[in-house]
Order: sequence, then structure tokens, then C-alpha cells
Amino acid sequence: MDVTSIREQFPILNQEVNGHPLVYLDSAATSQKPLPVIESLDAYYRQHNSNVHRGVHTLGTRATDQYEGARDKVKNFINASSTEEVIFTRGTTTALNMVAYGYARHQLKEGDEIVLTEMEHHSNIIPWQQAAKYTGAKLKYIPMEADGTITLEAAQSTVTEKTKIVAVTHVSNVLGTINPIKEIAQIAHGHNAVIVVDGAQSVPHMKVDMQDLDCDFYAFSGHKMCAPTGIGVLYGKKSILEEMEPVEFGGEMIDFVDLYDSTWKDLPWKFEGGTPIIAGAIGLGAAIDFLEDIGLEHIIEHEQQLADYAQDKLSTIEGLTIYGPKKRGGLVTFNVDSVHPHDTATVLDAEGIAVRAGHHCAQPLMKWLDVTATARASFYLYNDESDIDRLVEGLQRAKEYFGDVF
Ligand code: 7TS
Repeated sequence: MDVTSIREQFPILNQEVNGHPLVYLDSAATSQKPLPVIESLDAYYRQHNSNVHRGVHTLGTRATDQYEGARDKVKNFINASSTEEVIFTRGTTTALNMVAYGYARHQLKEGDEIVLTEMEHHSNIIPWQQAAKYTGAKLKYIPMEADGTITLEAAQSTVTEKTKIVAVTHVSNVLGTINPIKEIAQIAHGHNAVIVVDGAQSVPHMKVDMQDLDCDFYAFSGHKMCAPTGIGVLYGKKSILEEMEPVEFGGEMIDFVDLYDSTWKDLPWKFEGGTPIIAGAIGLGAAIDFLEDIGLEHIIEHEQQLADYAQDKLSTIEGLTIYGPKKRGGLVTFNVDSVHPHDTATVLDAEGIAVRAGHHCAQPLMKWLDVTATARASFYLYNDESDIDRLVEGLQRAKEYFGDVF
């Protein structure tokens, strides 16, 4: 992959922060945006801005065509069976909540089980806790191995006849663990449960194929895959979406409204009440074109090489602990002995290096790791080995700086 020419597409990367060239290692929080995406937003607002699915006027038709064109791009990108299965949402969190409200709360009853893993982001825990409280269902967790992976045997013995929903992340935002989704889907289906997948950290980096994985629901966010904030996707199998209730009622999602009752539009629009995130969807379409031009197979390969390189380099730093399995997605989570991760991140920031520190919205996982917080460097297609070399230098500096204190 030609990282130099890819970087030229990301104007934000070409700047100094605190007197040093910026090294952006926080793409798991949000990715930067390439020129074609920025330009798609500019063109939309300069030339086509209008509401969708409403009037017959020319701008309205153009906006609608572009918005629905973006849905078509998403459908092809994830190999859904049809555009009816692609619902635009605000992001992963909204998509998972839609399933918890529109599906789980209507389907679950007392004694039913929802199966999760301990590596989930809060967005794939709390909606299920709330649905469980509302319905009387119980939460169960697939236990993890010491390296932060889950085995199919563990999944097999946690999922039972009582399980109605299995909700699991494809890639952990803390450990980088890549879960065997296709096999877990088979286990769920073997017990007549549906599988809901949090794809926030997978879709930006690797090819996902809805028909091959055979997931019932799959959620992801545009902003982690070069698209704007405020746009995301809920994929759902058509047969299940037809049964699922809308969660937002109002304009645009209705077929017919009477004083005391109403009927809904067909899929996917019954789930898109109100004026949708039109520019965001168009920007997501542009991001998909951009990523497909480079090739998702090249992106994941590049990131896994970076993750290997980072693990090798970081492990030369004395007193540094890396969390998670060797084979992983493009991120490395770590702690430096006696240095609080926020201090690590602050020293790195002074060197122009952006990493995230904190609990990464995964407090149960922090408890499992027996830490309160960690630092995390996450990579994307615009990073290369020199970024990791800068990170290692910055960490040496953090150690020197805090070494005197402890
Ligand atoms: N699921 C996972 C696995 C995530 O990593 C995130 C965001 C979400 C869900 C929520 O996505 P949102 O777009 O709805 O906010 N993760 C992170 C992170 O790791 N650092 O900042 C946000």
C-alpha cells in the first residue's frame, strides 16, 4: 500500500501539533477524512441540498438519488441481499439501541437469556441490560481466555435453549481481538437465537460479507471509516426487520396516518423517521468508494503488519504491558509501569502524538484486565512504521519524565 500517496488525501494529517509533525494514532475513536469525502459534503451543500423523498423538484430528486445511491453502495460494500436491509442510523450506538428497543423488548420474556462477551463496548452492554430489566430476561457472558480471546467451546457452553439473543463485537476496541463471527452465528442459530454484531471496529478495516457471516443484525459507524460523524448503519435480515417495530415515529416513516392509528412505510424507510442524515449518508458513500479503491484486503493486511511491528517495538520498552492476543486488528493497548495512562497520553501529546487513554467505554473489560485505564494506539490506512517509531520514542520520554517521580 502506498501510504505516502494515501496520506496526501488526508489534509488534516499535514500539520504540526505542539511543534511536532502530527502522528494520529486514535483512529479507533474516529478516523480522519479524505478529500473525496470532504468534497462530497461540499458539493452536496453547494449544489444539491434539499430534503429527500418529498417533492418532485429537481434538487429534491438529486438529493434523494444520492441518498439512496449511498444506500446501494453500503449494500454492495457489506454484501447485503438488498437495500431493504440497510437502515441509516446515527452510528453504532443508535443501531444497537434500535435492536434492543424495536426487537428485544418485544421478543424477550422472563427467563430468556441474552449472551454477551466481557470485551464489549458499553454500547453493546447497556442496551441489553436495559432490555433485560424491562423484560425479565437474564444476561450471560461468554468467558474469555487469558489472552482476551473467546473459544467456540466457551460460546457453545454459554449459549443454551434459553438464549434468544447473542450480542458480540466483531473486533474489540481495546484488545484488538477478532472474534469468529461466522461460527458464533452458527452456534446462535443452532439454538434458534438471533445474533447481533457490533461491527464498529471491523467494517472500517476488513471486508465483511453479511450473506457469508449470516448475521441477523450488524451495526457500524461511518465516522470510523473515513465518513462524517452522525451517520451509521444497522443491517438486519429482511425477514427479521419486517417483524421488528420502528423506534422513532413521525414524519417520513409512515404510509398512512389516521387520527387514532397509522401504518408504516416499507423497509428500510419505516426505521428512518424524520429528515435523515442526508449529507452524512452521501459522505459515507464517498468513503466506501475511497476504501474500495484501495481495497479492504490491503487495509487489514497493512494494519496487521503495523500491529505486529508495534507489538515488537513496544515490548522492548521495560515495564510496558501489552493487553490482548498476538494476532489482532490494528491497535495496541498498553500500560507503562508506574505511569498513569493519562500522563502517558499527555506526554505523547506534547510530542505531537495522539493516542487515547482511559477505560475506552469498556469498564467491565478494564475490571477483567485488573486495571482502571489503559493507553491505546490505533492504526489506519494512513499510518506507517515511522508513526510507531515516534510512539516508541515518545514513550521512552514519558518513562524518563515520570521515572524520577516514582
Ligand atoms: N462499539 C465499539 C466496538 C466501539 O469501538 C465503539 C466506539 C462503539 C461501539 C460506539 O460507536 P459510536 O460511533 O456509536 O460512538 N469506540 C470508541 C473508542 O474505542 N474510542 O472512542 C470511541
